[in-house]
Amino acid sequence: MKRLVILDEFIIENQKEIPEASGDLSRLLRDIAVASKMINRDLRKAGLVEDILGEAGVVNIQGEEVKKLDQFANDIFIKYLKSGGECCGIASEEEDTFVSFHDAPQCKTAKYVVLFDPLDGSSNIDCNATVGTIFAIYKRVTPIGTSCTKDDFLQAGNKLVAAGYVIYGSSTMLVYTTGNGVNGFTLDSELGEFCLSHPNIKTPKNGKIYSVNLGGYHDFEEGVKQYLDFCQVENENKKPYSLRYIGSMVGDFHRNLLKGGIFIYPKSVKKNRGKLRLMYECNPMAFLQEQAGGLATDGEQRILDIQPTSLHQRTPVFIGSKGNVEKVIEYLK
Ligand code: AHM
Ligand code: MG
Repeated sequence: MKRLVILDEFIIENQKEIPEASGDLSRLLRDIAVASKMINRDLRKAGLVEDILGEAGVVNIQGEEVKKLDQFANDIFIKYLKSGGECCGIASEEEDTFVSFHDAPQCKTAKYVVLFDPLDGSSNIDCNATVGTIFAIYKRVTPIGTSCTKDDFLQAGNKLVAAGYVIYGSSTMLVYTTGNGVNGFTLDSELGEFCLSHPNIKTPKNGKIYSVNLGGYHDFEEGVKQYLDFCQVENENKKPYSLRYIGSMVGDFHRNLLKGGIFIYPKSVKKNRGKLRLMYECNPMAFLQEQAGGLATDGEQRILDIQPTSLHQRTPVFIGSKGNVEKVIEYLK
């Protein structure tokens, strides 16, 4: 029988290969895994338990209605990261600005900050489609022992220490990278453990899937329209690529990572910076994609090289298999 490798064991084994590692990052990743198991537990009850579904009646900084589960997931993450003591502050899609943990004695010597989207694609919950949690981890740049500042969060993606997502789909998976390849773990709900199921994920060099909200086609810039036309007929096989779009970034990204293809959220007449957020959606996904052999660009530069100026800034994104992203870049020129 093949031996099961559980996430905690995998993290510890990997840590041994980094001589200067103190174990803080390992503990932080473990806290994220535990928080996501709690979110998973409650998500699985959505539809059964009335008071966790539906609008919470609050509008977040993005001007969107916050669902109860978004808030719940956000609270769980903050609680776990704060009590774990490995993180000196967080920034979240659901918080107007960053939250310092300087008031917590256990976090005084923490050297990491975490940015996350606690429940991405949450408009999909009430119709039982896939949603996910996305996280990004940086080392703080301000002195340890002081309260964290915006500078600790506003770092380019090329400074990421680790990033990943949890996908709550037909099964629940945690996929992460620390810059040494991408590994995926499936939650065995009876054991209550994430088990290594997708070691060393590499995305195909070229894919035949494109994922985009085609409803915006007429508002996209010319190069994007031409690339989409190419996907539909003019491609190398003269056979249309398959269009697959859930409208949940984690679900769309995960499928394309495994099968090959491209995920696009471009700028448009109505959304001149696209929709998706650089710091806790595009950067972590770009880090994962590059680690799996793919590419991510905003159309002009590598996503990971964008110097952020605000926590909630948006960016157009073209992310996926190397061949597909290179092709769209040709069209954008
Ligand atoms: P959210 O963070 O408010 O859930 O929005 C992000 C989601 C992504 O998961 C998805 O890729 C995108 O919005 C879909 O947007 P659209 O409905 O415009 O296609
Ligand atoms: Mg989101």
